[in-house]
Amino acid sequence: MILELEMTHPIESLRASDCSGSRADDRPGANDPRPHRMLAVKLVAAALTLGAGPLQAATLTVELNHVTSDQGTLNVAVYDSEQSFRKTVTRGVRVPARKGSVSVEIDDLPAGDYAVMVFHDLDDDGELATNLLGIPKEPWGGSLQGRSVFGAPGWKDVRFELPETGTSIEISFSD
Ligand SMILES: [Ca+2]
Repeated sequence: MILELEMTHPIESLRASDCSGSRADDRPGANDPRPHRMLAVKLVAAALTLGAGPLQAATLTVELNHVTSDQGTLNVAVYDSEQSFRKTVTRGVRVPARKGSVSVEIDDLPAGDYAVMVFHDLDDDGELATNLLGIPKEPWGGSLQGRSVFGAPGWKDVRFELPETGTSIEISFSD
């Protein structure tokens, strides 16, 4: 938007008409208006950056419970919308498995709605192993927050809110 205004501003026509009159020199920056415009654009850009700052600060802590072995890797996938859920990961984290509980911190997320799906990648191939029916053969879980579902959870089953102050959620792996 800003750049478009810059491009469409009739700088050349202003200069052409002002050249014939004496008033042109009295206008601030009339001889070379460009530096002022550049400064304005930079100030707006700085304001946008400052405004976006607090939204980037939220930390999501995921407590992974019921990790059944030290073998393999825990795969944590964060999604930020129903449209991207289980299709495009917003933030992916992989941490070494450790029997019991593992805490994972994910920083710099804008406040908003999220869902988290996890699986224990026992064979370290980067994928959730499934059988011929598509049923997971490796332990998995989601940010159900006490909700219970049959089969694969949908966005509404695992959605939760991340406030700007951050939040902590617990996920237990399936057996
Ligand atoms: Ca696997």
